[in-house]
Amino acid sequence: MTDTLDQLRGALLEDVSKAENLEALDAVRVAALGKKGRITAEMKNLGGLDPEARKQRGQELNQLKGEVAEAINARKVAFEDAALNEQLEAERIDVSLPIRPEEMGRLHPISQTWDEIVAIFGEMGFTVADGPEIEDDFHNFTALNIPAEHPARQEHDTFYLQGEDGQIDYNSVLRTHTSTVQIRTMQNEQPPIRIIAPGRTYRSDSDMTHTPMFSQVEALVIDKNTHFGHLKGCLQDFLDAFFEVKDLPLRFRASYFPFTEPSAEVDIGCSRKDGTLKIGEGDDWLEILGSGMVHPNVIKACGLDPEEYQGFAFGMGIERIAMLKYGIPDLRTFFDADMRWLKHHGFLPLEAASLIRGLRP
Ligand code: 2NL
Repeated sequence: MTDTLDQLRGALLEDVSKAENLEALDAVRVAALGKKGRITAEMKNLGGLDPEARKQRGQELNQLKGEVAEAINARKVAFEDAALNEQLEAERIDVSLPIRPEEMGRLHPISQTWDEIVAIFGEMGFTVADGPEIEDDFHNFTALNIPAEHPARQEHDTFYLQGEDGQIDYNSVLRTHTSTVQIRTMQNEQPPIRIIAPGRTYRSDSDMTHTPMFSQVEALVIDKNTHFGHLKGCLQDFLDAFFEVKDLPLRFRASYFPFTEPSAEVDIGCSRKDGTLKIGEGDDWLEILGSGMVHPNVIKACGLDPEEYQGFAFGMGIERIAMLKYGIPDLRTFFDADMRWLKHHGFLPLEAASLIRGLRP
């Protein structure tokens, strides 16, 4: 290689090693390899040489260009590594430190209420059952004594899924209640049965007091001699514990559900003064749940003998009882995922729901 190119190489490599940062390095790159750079200028001069000399010098220039580009790149990588290390060092965190108070999360009131329900019924000898949220017609309707064409089907505002052919699949529904879980339990287990089925349910209904997804808990007791007195006692114990009121006044009003006979809606005693609701005092009533003795057709549909077994069931909305217990005025705020709301209405995770403290009157 000629002396002039050796000098150029020496000068350029020195410039590269002296560049202090990425900007300076880029200036070196432009000065060497840019449109008006020194190597580029040498390339332009090749045209004036005779063919043999041009070939020789062209190869030398290409080699020089490669060396300088490589040196620039190596230095660039070194700068980037150093910058990353500096950033990592600056952002170093000690994950073993205790959490700061402002980092403490909250349990959603639905989770808290759900846990309280499970704790109370657990103490009363119930176990928790669950099942699929996508159901077939039998478990959501037919087994519950709601045959095709029954008017109750329309009232359920059911979400149907789409079949593979793109048509509505009427045998594939988002469950409209958690009764489906109780049907499955009766099909798969022998009495005595004592379960609750808390879970998400779905109805195509949306206004001030309805959301397309809501949480429900249903309870089911099946045994040989279960009667309406057991239903009343069970509800009294649960509602007393849940609302933390001893001997909460209850009122059973005759009602109708296809899956129970007789059926009753249950009200709790309350007062409404100056727009504030107080539960367990006063002479007003508030509807809280639906209940009844399981219809013999339902017991039969699950493969049990209604001559041998009978029982009771009830169901209630978890959002609704959470609103009443915790004074949350608007149903739709449950689903807003608003951190300020959660900070106000949420629960500290360390205060887990239990009967040890707070739930029993
Ligand atoms: C309501 C009323 C109710 C039931 C749910 C039920 C389940 C089976 C058999 C019989 Cl497997 N009944 N569940 C019974 C009465 C009422 O819910 O207003 N829920 C929010």
